[in-house]
Amino acid sequence: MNSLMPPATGERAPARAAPSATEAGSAGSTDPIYVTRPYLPPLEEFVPYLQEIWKRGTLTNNGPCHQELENRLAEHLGVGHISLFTNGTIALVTALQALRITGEVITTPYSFVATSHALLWNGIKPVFVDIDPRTLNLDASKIEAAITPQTTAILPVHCYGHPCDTDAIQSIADNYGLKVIYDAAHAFGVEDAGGSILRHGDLSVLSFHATKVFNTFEGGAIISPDAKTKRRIDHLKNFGFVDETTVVAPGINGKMSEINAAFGLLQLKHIEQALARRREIDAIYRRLLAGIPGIATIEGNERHSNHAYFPVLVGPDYPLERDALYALLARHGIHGRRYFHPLISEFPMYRGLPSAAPENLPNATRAARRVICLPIYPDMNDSDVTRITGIIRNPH
Ligand code: T4K
Repeated sequence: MNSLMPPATGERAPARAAPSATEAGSAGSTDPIYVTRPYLPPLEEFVPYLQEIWKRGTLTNNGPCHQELENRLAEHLGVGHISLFTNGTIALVTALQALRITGEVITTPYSFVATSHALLWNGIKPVFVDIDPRTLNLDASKIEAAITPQTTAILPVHCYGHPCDTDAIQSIADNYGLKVIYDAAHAFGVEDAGGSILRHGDLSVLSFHATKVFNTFEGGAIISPDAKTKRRIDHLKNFGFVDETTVVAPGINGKMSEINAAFGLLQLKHIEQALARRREIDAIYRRLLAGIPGIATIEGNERHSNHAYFPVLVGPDYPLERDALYALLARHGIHGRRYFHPLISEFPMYRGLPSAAPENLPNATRAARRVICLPIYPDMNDSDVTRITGIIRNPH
């Protein structure tokens, strides 16, 4: 557990259902504010789900809550086929297995380390390509130069929930016969002009971790384009079992439990309210940060955003270096996070790769030096945002 984890009890009231706009505007607080707090619906609403699970005695292995959540999520997200997982990382590892990816995979260094770790867990070599400085997503114009005869796939990330250049990536993949797996851990509910961005590529992988927009405590999912692919993924996440005596692949145990699935069903009832509150907070940040020299925000080109993160880039025109601003905010009890610093390519198991050289990744290197993700979550008050932006505007 990270040292910036809030105390389990005490200092700060537990997160609760999203406040109404009026409540949100009320009195401020000087309690610590973390980069995120999980969205927790009222506990009493969860109890009936637990009672049902106790009555049934089915705790896992594709139980009724699991099945219902798959159906409800497919409908909610507007996708055809979804397989629930125990977490996003095992889902990524399994997605690569499902498509039998080997050799080299082109990916971004500007992500959570799980993106590349999933490659190493499959014995695949990551090849890092730089990011677009505007979107902080993989720069599609630099992918072709990194393709070798060993390249089998592209693993881009919809970073902070902003869509990648999916058309350009698909056309490169088509030209070179490559698969595309999107790490869509941040992209729950995001839509572009054509609908859910989870429809792009061969597979998309979601995370339902506690820190995500939609959470099941721990959890994740793979979105497949067809029933056959979903079937293979479902076998792989259950040790490779097809029936009681048939094992078709060296699968893993990646199944989501009934408790996690039940929490997801409840969470889904509140998701629109939670997203609406995130949208409000995002808008206040943008209004109050506008015009501060050296503070840049990121614009996505999505039609429907989920406001999962609120990254700012601290440039040379700002009076403080990024780390000084980060420390100043922390002294005021505001614990943003430097997602994604260090870059994945800077960690010891990656930095020896030729593609990990900083001169190959100038935009990613610059973004990792400048970024701070400011707190954003449904339970935040407007006055929290005012206090945070006030410190950024007058950092003395
Ligand atoms: N791909 C991408 C692009 C990802 O971002 C991630 C995960 C994955 C793949 C893998 O998906 P999972 O296997 O995790 O499903 C956090 C999360 O643990 C991680 O899920 C997430 N990305 C990453 C961006 O952030 P840490 O090490 O920063 O988490 P932690 O524990 O320091 O939490 C951050 C803050 O959140 C805390 O200061 C307080 C708050 N918090 C956290 C937890 C866990 C709470 O208030 N309650 C909580 O229960 O990695």
